Amino acid sequence: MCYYLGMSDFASRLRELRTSGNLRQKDLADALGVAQTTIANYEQGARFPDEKVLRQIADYFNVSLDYLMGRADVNLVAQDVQYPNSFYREEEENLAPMSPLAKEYLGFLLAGKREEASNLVHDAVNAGRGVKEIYLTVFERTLKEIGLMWMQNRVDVAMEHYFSASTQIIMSQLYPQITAASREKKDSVCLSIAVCGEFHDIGARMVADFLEMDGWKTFFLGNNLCNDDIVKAAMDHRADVLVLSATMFFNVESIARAIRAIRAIEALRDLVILVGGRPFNQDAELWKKVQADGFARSAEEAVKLANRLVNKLASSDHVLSGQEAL
Ligand code: B12
Repeated sequence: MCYYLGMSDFASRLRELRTSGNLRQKDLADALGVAQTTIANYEQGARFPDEKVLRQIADYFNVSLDYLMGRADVNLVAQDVQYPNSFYREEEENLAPMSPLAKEYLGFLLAGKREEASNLVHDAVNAGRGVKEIYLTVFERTLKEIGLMWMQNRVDVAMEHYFSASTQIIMSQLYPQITAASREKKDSVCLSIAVCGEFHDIGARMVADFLEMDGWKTFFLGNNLCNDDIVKAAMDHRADVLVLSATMFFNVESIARAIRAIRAIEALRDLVILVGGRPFNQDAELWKKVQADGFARSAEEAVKLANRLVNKLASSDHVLSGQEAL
């Protein structure tokens, strides 16, 4: 059925949500499992989605149905977080040059040679390269490169998926080195999570692995974990630090909601909440707006900050006096 609604509130709000997330119509269409022309028609007011798709869109952007329909001016899901203009600035412009090892790794995976890429990493580790260095200068750097190549239409989505899936396999192969590095165990416990609605969880995983190498007991809980489950896990594992990661800008709202849910629980008042990921790297003030205790730009800095805040808490009678970033 074809509706003509003119430029409806829904149409303009959908367009606004999509563009503020820096998504192409095709990205949203792929995520919702519809054709790109369907999104174009929604945004022109030429078609209106059925109830199922409408709910899917609200869930995807983490907004209420009222907000999506233009019946509420404020997204009650997270009213105190606003999108900064700097969101549009692409971090890729500032990427450090790739090392020869990173270039070789990228080349192998682009050629579909996963085994060679894995051997390359193992040989480098056996030759004395540190796991942390490999994580940051090979895995993180090349993942960002593949993102850039995807944005420039130099690789397709399938290659982006192959690249990140292969990298996660190769990261797993390094786990014995991670446990070997963490011989001096600490009492501190960390939960690391990519929040509700967020599929990107490699950053959260890296932070957990770095803390594990530092002797922490870590629980990496993967992606798309929502508030009740986060609260329960924090209580069950008696976490000292909660690592909340978001990559898509619209999931900053998820982080804000999770933090509000935790702050409402007296038993979790000593839990140190750190945030990080792409939106926070792009806007240095954003972490304060979501009421986090701290923010760091990389897994390496996250470890320093987590140790510092946990020690500070231990020596300050359970009250963190302010927020910190590295
Ligand atoms: C791999 C990948 C995917 C994989 C994710 C697999 C997985 N299990 O994580 C899949 C295929 C699922 C995916 C999906 C999508 N993706 Co994607 N993806 C990427 C890619 C290529 C790499 C992400 C990554 O792992 N980076 C490496 C990690 C290690 O970096 P990091 O997250 O920044 O983490 C470091 C720090 O930030 C910090 N940190 C991270 N978290 C935390 C937390 C705390 C507390 C602290 C202190 C520190 C910290 O430490 C980490 C290590 O140093 C990026 C490109 C990029 N530039 O990142 C695109 C990218 C993020 N994706 C993008 C898009 C558009 C999407 C999709 C909408 C569509 C698509 N392309 O398929 C969906 C989104 C779905 C959703 N709702 O989340 C865009 C986002 C654009 C934008 N403006 O926001 C990007 C930037 C690609 C691009 N150039 O356009 N994606």
